[in-house]
Amino acid sequence: VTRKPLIAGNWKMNLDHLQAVAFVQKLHWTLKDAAHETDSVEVAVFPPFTDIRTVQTLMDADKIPFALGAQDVSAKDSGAYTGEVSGAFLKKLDVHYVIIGHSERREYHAESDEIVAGKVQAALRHGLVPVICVGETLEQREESGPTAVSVAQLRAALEGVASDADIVVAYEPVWAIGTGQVASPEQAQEVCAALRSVVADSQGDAAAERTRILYGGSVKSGNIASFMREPDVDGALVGGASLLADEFAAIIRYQK
Ligand code: G2H
Repeated sequence: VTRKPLIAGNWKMNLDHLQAVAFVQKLHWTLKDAAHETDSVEVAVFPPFTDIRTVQTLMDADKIPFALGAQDVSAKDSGAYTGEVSGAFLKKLDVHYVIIGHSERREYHAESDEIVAGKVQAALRHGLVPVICVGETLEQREESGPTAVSVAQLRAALEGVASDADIVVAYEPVWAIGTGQVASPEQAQEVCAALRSVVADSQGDAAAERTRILYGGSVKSGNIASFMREPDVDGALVGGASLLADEFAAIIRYQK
């Protein structure tokens, strides 16, 4: 199997649309100067909604080969849902990926497995690729082991998803997010392998073989290679370190 690695930068609520322009240009030139072969790794950026139009215009004009992602999507298509953003609108802005079920949304916005599943369906309806986030708290890991919570979350999210649907999964242990307390490559591999089995169960072996499973949680240029060496880790969802152009470029240029 050749799964193209995906390095995804989740900006969270950082960088306004003016800062986004400067950042994307700097990242592009940093990678270009080093003659990086963008063919070997897919790079995606996930700016706040207010930046997306600007970033799309810039990447289009300057032929910047990053994929564009959003950090959330409504489960609804249109209508009286104040503050929500439709997948249809995102698709029109050339958005390719959408993060769904990030632990910060599960925690601060009470997103249940049912809400996450509804958003996955909405993303797929509009031709977006959902980046489905799962992961356990430290308490849950101690109580039910390393894989149970993530496996249950992914099963719920994939309910009713067609076997040919294009999805990405991100394993983000809550205890490793923004804490500097990174999971070991072995811990990441163990859960990512279990998640690949969930995809196989719900969508079949071919889907499991082609689906990219990312690790997320305090990924940096100094630890990315150790994760990428694991057979079931196909990339990274990077938060804090994706906001520094030099550091994010170094992550993208990881060597196995
Ligand atoms: C996990 C990750 C990106 P960070 O949330 O989604 O953030 O790299 O800052 O731990």
